[in-house]
Amino acid sequence: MTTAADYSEKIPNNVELHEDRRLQRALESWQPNFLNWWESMGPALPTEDVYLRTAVNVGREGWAHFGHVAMKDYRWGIFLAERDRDRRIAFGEHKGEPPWQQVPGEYRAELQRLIVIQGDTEPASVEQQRNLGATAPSLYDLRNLFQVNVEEGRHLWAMVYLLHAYFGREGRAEAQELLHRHSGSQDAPRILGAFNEETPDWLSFFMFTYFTDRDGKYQLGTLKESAFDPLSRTCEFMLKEESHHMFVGTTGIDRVLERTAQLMVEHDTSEVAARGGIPLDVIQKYLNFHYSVSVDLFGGETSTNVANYFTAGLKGRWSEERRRDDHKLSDSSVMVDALTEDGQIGQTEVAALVGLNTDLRRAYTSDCQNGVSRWNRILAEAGLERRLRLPHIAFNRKVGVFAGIEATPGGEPIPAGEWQHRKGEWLPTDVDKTHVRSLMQPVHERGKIAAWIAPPRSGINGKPFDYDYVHLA
Ligand code: BYC
Repeated sequence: MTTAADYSEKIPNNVELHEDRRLQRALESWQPNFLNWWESMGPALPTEDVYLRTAVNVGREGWAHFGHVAMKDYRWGIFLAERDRDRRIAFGEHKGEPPWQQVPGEYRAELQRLIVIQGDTEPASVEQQRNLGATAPSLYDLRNLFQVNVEEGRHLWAMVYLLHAYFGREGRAEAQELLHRHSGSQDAPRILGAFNEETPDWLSFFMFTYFTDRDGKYQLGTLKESAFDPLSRTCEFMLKEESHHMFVGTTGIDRVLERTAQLMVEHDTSEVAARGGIPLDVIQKYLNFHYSVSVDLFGGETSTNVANYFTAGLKGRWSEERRRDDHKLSDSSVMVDALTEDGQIGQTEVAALVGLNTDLRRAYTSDCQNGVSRWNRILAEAGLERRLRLPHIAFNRKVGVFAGIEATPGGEPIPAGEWQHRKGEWLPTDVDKTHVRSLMQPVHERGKIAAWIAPPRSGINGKPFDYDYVHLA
């Protein structure tokens, strides 16, 4: 298997696509549908070209190329990480066996389902972010938005390749459906809740890339363990691109906070809205919203689906190989978050296998906590007392055991009436959203930046902040 992509082909790839003419033709006939989708559902702001990273290789060094390209001519390619011929399945009932190069008949439906769910999120996020270009705070940010968008497009290609190559007619039909469902659509919505929410402003975008893309990191991390080798290798490479998306979120929120803190100190007030900044209360509410909808993406606290996926070898755990247990979990148990009989929030002991969604969600939460600690350092360094915090796991849940109750961000169960009355204290209200949107005036001039956000510490790929990252049409 070579690792360099062949760019003379219509679909750049490192999977020797030309050796399988049928597959190549099938993907080449999906390609115009993808491009139509990109034109009608992708970034709405007209551009001439954008300084973008394009994946060209999967090796350790120099996997990407940077340059100005017209977005519609972006080379969306198919890349699998290099095959490790010594690899063995690391968990479940097939532990120790060689990974599968084809889909075993008995796991076909489940694998297809996992790939479809993963694939569905990628174009969904592009749709959610479609209109953000019109209000970008700087050309640097605009470029980052487009970078995220084209790579989510490539991640869609990654899943479509698997569907076409390994799942026959049904796979091809599912690939078509991935372009048919749309974020927020009444008739054909995206599969998972968070991907039908709006991303109407840049604070939401940064929160989304911090919290929701981070679910992507953890889910891809579990699929990278899959016994189905092509899926594992695909996800391994996707994770490489994913880290930039989270960087955009982390540093985006850093910069919003820096600016807010600066205004608070300068004017000795927390009422920074009147000074053109985003108040900390509002930032906390956005954080509460995006964290809680992203936590829903981990599914129920207990799930027989996830137990079956693990035992079959389809989906492993985060850092599976570093865990010191039998990697089968048939005799172990774990405490998971639960509702007690009297309706209180507590924990209950369950078989470790059915608690695996909770296991993954906990790794995610502690990662999210790192972000919050980082942001709190920005507040502390500015000499401010206020701190941000992650809401409780039972707060604002629509999936899992807490879906049926209401709870405060502190984790106190409250009656539905009180929730209705008080939720505006914890989640963005229409007034908050309108204010945030009112700040979103585009700054499309080189080297300039909107007043509600601090400039980044450095530019992209060694370029300065005032580089001409985007040429608008
Ligand atoms: N919304 O047994 P349960 C990313 C359904 S993000 C709606 O607990 P399970 C990205 C569930 O399907 C990563 N429905 O679920 C980020 C099940 O339905 P059935 C995406 C939901 O299967 C940013 C039922 O409720 N990748 O890459 O253990 C930008 C019972 O649930 C939701 C993946 O998710 C929900 N939130 O876990 C771009 C990986 N949650 O069976 C990209 C693949 C659950 O009753 N997916 N349901 O019909 C999976 O591993 C699992 O399917 C889930 C759910 C973790 C999603």
